[in-house]
Amino acid sequence: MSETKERKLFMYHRMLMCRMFEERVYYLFLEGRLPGTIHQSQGQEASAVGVCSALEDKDMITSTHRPHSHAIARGVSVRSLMAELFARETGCCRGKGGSMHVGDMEAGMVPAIAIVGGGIPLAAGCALAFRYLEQPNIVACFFGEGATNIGTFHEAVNMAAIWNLPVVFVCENNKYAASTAVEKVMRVKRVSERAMAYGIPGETLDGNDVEAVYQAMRKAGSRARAGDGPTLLELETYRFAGHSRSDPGRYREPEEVAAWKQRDPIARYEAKLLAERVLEPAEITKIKTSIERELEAAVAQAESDPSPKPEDCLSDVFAS
Ligand SMILES: Cc1ncc(C[n+]2csc(CCOP(=O)(O)OP(=O)(O)O)c2C)c(N)n1
Repeated sequence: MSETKERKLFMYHRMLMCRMFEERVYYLFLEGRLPGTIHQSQGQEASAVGVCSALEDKDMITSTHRPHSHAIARGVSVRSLMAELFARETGCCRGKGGSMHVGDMEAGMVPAIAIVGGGIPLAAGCALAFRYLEQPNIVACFFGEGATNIGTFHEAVNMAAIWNLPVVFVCENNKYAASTAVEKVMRVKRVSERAMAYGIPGETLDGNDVEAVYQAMRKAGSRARAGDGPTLLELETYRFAGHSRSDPGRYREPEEVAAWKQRDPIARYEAKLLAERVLEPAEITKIKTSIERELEAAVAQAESDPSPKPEDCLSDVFAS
């Protein structure tokens, strides 16, 4: 199989895993089998997978309160993710983080931060560490458009810019910060215009086109790796679900949601791969069945895994 074909099938598989993971988790919550709350990412798979597929081993990502697809795209094991959502000792954060803090340093994901904008300075710091340790790696920093109105965004992007740090700032512009429409809180038309203020390149692209995202990330990643500094990528996308588990999303017109569903990143990519004969119709069912099995196994394992022990409460934490 050619490298390109292999990568395309990989990206298709990863996007499907992201979507089916979220759908499975949604029902687990409805059934009352999972604690806490969740922020889901159905509809945003192309940005997570396009960006992470362009990374190298030992590169890092930082994430947000909506981290499941970022984690899957970066290769955090689905079992350890599911176990984390079930608050089990076998979870990627040993059951102490939950949905909004998933991550795995070995896999290349700094545990996510639920404070909006909190991951952005962390990404700059991580990129500075790569520079200091003379490691040839980069950081992909995910955040929503709402986070670009937070001070940490401006401080971290400026610092990364003046020091030419190896980081790519990835804004997933899904048009709403919780229930607030972006045009109500931002005077500029595009988030990418904000790059100009810091003297770095900024680009807006179709965040539901996984190939376009992949190519843009390769380019921005090469620039960062070469020591030429950060780029701000604005990926236009849409979340199909509400902001969080308890949000029915009534602030959005049904026509708007329907129009974006027509631009479903997975359906679009599937149609493209079928047309290119990279994917055969019979393979789709096979791939979906194998993902379903993997998810079922992850749920069964997580349900029977042990909870963290009370005596381990203070391990793996900085303040005790
Ligand atoms: C500093 C801070 N303020 C408010 C919140 C509550 N909150 C959680 S998510 C969210 C909206 C974030 O919007 P955006 O950055 O666009 O990301 P999206 O939810 O669209 O992925 C808000 C206000 C928070 N977690 N942290």
